Amino acid sequence: MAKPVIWVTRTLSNATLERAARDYEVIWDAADAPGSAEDIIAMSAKVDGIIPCHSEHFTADVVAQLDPRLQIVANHSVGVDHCDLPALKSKGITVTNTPGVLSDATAELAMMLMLGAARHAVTGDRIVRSGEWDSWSPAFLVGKQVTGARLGIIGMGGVGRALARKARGFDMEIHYHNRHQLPPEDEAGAVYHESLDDLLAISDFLSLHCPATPETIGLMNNDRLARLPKGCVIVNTARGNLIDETALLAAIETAHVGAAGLDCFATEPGGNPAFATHENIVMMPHVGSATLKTRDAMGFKALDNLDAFFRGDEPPDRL
Ligand code: 8YV
Repeated sequence: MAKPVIWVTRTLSNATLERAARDYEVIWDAADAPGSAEDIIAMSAKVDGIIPCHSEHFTADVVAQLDPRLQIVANHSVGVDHCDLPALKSKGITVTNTPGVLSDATAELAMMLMLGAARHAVTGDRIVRSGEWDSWSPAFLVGKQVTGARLGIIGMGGVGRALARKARGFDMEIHYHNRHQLPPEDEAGAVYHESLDDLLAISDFLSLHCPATPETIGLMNNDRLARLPKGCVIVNTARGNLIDETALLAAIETAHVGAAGLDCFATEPGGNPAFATHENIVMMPHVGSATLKTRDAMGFKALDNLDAFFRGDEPPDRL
């Protein structure tokens, strides 16, 4: 039987590309450019499945123009805000994602951003690297300690829970807000706040781990930022549009927000140049899941979903 044809839109890990080439007829371009709307529409007539990243946007308009040949979109991501799920569903296209396997890597980056923001990592690195470090004082780069501090987590899915586990190792007190309270074994002592405003009011540190949906876009606006204790450190490794960047900038400028660690931005790639003048904002270019171990696991999970689909089984991560 002929192998199904799939389009791998970006440069996935070597192990993923090798396994894909073994089991499928693969279209993949080493140039590694994001797929445009036109690319997606044109490719849909040539392939049975696509493994996209969050860089390929399946908007309602794109989905309306997809060729009926395309049967499955097996995302190489846990977030699916780049996909219009109702449009894909009504077109009969199966959609899957990669939950679970990127939780630890993303939580590690959240921890790095939290510590880096709390301890002036950008300024410290700059002055040592540039040779500007010419004096020392006990009043120098005094930061905020995480030990014993309250960490508020918004969204206690896989990544939120992984961050809670890591933060417990730093003796932080874990609080969270989620659509539903977790069972005690998943809470592991974390304090549930049914009201988001209540969580914000006690968060010395705040980390965002919810998906971007119409309900959560712009979640951290002027009003919610004002509810945080003065000097709160905010971390975002989820999606840039959860934060109103103008509001965050204003809160940083008044020092109401003490520091921020951001891996996601409203505009990607690119980020927000207005943040660059603030060294208490530590920034990374959307690389939360970028470890080799996790890239392999994400690629293999996307392929597991494709394999099940083309075998005629239910893909394990069907949305
Ligand atoms: C990925 C992500 O880097 O999984 C997600 O939702 O944002 C990131 O882990 C990216 O989507 C890779 O395809």
